[in-house]
Amino acid sequence: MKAVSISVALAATGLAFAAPEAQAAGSLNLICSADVVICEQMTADFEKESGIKVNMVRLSSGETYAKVRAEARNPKTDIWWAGTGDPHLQAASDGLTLEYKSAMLDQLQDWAKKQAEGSGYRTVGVYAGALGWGYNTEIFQKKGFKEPKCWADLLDASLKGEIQMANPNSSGTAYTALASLVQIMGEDQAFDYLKKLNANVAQYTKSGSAPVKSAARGEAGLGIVFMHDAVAQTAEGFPIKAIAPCEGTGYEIGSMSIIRGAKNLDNAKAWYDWALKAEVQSRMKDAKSFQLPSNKSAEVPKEAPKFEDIKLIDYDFATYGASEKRKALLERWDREVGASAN
Ligand code: S7P
Repeated sequence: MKAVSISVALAATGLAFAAPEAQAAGSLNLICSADVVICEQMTADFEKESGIKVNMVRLSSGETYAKVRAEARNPKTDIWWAGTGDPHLQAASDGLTLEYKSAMLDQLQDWAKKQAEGSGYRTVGVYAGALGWGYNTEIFQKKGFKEPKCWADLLDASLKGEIQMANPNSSGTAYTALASLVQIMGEDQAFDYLKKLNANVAQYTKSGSAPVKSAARGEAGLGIVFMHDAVAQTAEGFPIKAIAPCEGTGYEIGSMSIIRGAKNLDNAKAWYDWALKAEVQSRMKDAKSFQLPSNKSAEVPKEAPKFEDIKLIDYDFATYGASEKRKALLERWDREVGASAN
């Protein structure tokens, strides 16, 4: 393992009430795979600035991939913003997304441009975030649990029923966890680890950030999530501490893709260029979205977990974003872990 530092329904009904300029500008069908608060903020800001009516649906990353694939012959979506990079890469390699070279590419961090280049410009990086977990310090203290600093610590028998993570079929976050563990431990050892971890997992949620929201409310002790999603709960005032695993961890390049066959292509490009702007990405923190922005001039939120302080693996996006690999790992997870889930 090499440690690296990354220097990573609806539209027509609204039209009768929309402003005249919004009617002239048309509409945009957007799937948003980040937290619903940032999805709503982005949608409202874009509508205000462009006059374009946005029909936004929030879906997890894996769910979005499945929907885009199912609708390939008659796409109902124009653009997919956010969510982990692997399913975006899988959609790109399946030819489900459209090549687009935005004039904004030059303003982006190298890791975001690499995501575009590696996909033949069928997706692009919009933010980066490291995987870890958040635990409820009050629950841990009350129950006398020791701070879980390492992946190995999550197997402690005392944590039975205390852990939540998402299902990697629906959730990009959980797929990032699965692929990261495979890269850290090797595939067989990672599945051995996940089977043991299953004994401590109370629930596999649909959405990636739900586990740490449950921990914040005291419904779970710990949620395996992106660290920025744990920090968002801390910022909301909940007793959540974010942890970067001692053995090392993976990360996401949150991505954006235009859907091939988009019916509102010009508006999809307008969103794409707009979402890559520094000032737009700088506003993400207002929704407690604390990822690292991809525009080099965007403000990095002070709350954002610092990549230089985290033992990051050299996550192999080409391999783990490839269709066959993702399909194979998910099938194995279903057979060996999901089938015996509590
Ligand atoms: O909440 C922000 C964030 O963690 O959500 C995305 C994540 O994939 C959530 O969707 P899933 O349900 O698919 O896991 C991340 O890209 C983003 O950083």
